[in-house]
Amino acid sequence: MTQTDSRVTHLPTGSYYTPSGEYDDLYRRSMEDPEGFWAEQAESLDWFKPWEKVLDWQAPYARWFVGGKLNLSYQCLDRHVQTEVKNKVAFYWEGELGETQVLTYNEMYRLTNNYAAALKRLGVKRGDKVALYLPMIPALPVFMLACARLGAIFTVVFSAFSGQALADRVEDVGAKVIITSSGMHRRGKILPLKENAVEAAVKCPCVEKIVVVKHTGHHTEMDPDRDVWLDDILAGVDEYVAPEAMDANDPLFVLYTSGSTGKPKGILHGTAGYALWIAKTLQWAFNPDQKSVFWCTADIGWITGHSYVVFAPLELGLTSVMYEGAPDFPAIDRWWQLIAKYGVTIFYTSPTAIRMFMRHGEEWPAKYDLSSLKSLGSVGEPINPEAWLWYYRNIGHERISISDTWWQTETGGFMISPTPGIQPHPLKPGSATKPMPGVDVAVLDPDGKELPNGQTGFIVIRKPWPGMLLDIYQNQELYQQTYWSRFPGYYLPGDFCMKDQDNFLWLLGRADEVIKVAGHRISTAELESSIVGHSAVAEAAACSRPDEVKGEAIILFVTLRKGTDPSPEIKAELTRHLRATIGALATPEEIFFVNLLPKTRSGKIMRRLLKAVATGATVGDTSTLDDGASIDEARAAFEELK
Ligand code: 6R9
Repeated sequence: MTQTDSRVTHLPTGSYYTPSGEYDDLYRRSMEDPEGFWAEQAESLDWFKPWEKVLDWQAPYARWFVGGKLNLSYQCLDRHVQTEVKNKVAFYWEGELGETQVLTYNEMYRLTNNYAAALKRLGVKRGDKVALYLPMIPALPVFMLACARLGAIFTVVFSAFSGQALADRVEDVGAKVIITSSGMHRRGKILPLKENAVEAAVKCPCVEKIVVVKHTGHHTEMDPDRDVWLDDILAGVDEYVAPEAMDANDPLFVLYTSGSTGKPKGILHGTAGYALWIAKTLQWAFNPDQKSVFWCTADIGWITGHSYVVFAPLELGLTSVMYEGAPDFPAIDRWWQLIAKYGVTIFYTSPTAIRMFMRHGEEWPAKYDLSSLKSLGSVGEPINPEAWLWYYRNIGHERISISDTWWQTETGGFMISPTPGIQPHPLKPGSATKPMPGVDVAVLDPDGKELPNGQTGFIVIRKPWPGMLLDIYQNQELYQQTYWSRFPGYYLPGDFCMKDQDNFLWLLGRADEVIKVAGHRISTAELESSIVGHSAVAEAAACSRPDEVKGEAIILFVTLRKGTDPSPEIKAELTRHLRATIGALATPEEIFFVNLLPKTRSGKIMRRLLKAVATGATVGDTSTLDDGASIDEARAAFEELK
């Protein structure tokens, strides 16, 4: 990404902006007295029992609000139904086919209690694991809340993942129940979620039941011992289920994400710290008020959807929009139409979506009245200044602020972002600006020395924050090694960063083997372990190259086993294999067949060299390369394709 000096001095005015104080003061307080600061903030949660200790920090484990008891479904629903929020809209839901549903807080409360009662009857209790494999339909947030109510630990698996990818996660978490739908709509097609869930259930002996939400009309075979329709288990249920008094640090959910290994890791989040962090950061970054209509376009299958489609907006009693389908279905103006229709005031999306809209032209958003918008946001990858400016001009009409929020599955909520809810900063297109209160950022060189402003290095977080992950599920060793071993005592996110002369932060992409395709996180190791699982493949190396819309695109270098020759057919077959074992997001842009992969003398694949070949860059230092011929070969394969 290129840095730009073009600064947009954006100081919003008007009654909407009621900043709660001075950013510098609040930030300083959060650094000087973190425990006092967070104790004060935590007054905004409803506690069944107050905490005894704000923070127990035994690096690398932080436990917040020790001794406190609460329930997140109570925070999101019970609290509100005792006030005038009861009849306020929680979700305007719209399906891809245009069908709609309006869910008030009271309706969400009723549904959550009933779903919790139905789960209880299936034998789900506190501490049990439940996998949710659902499209963007209201049943998904309702089941998340129902699990939270019962104290069952849920794991949401993105609906575009394959049956095999679902099975891997279900098995790792040990889910007793999979909740899915008959199918889902995507660009006019129906995708068979139930069949994928069956594939996972057959592979995982831990699964006792599949609950099926009727969503698409097509037929699905029901196994009478294992499969139940949601409608059947809900029949006749209308009851209150008391929310479990959860410990502040009881696990809430596990969300699988990609790291540097071939297997996704289960990021484990807790209850109180997470609940507080997401609600506070939403307020600080977007400054909502009670009239706001918030639309975070992320799928709930990712952390952004967990924190900012489901829990934080409900905690704050906000009205949200939830949309099932693709942004370009039936046409590229669907989202602008929805903003105008629902009077969306806060719109939060990804750079990849913005770049797609840019490509189709500004005439599409120009057809709609977007004047309801008061705040914009971006997440998922670095936003290039051109996309930022396009968004600022064509969606924000140069009148509203953009919060470029940098964060991760592991951080629970926003870490670095403009904070119009505290005090609007001037903005620089492409910079996520400043850390949130409580986030102690430094930029280090490879030896752990802090770099002067202007130089790029590893971003680290030097203090625990309430939204920090509890652990990697059932893998403490990987947790310590991944985040805490390189710079002991500091959390290592794995991104490159540069602090400029004004102390603005520029997040410059991953420093490790993680690729971001259309904002979705996937690792080279995952792609490689999938593809070498195909009987025709001997070895493979994955890398990425920049893509104008998707940010990065997947490139694979493959050596075939004896007996299989490179051909368009085997290429198509390997693409199918990747989609079947991981999901559609693993679709490679290109597969190159070579006889040798470039390796170090110790046998490590040099992906850096392949990436240079795939991007047409200079290869650089090859002194550790074992066989120089392999690079020439990769280059020849690449040239041939051009
Ligand atoms: C929320 C989410 C995390 C990785 C992160 C970074 C990239 C996310 C960004 C950003 C620059 C932003 N990332 N937001 N990079 N600017 N505003 O995306 O979580 O899927 O875990 O990915 O995404 O590289 O390390 P997750």
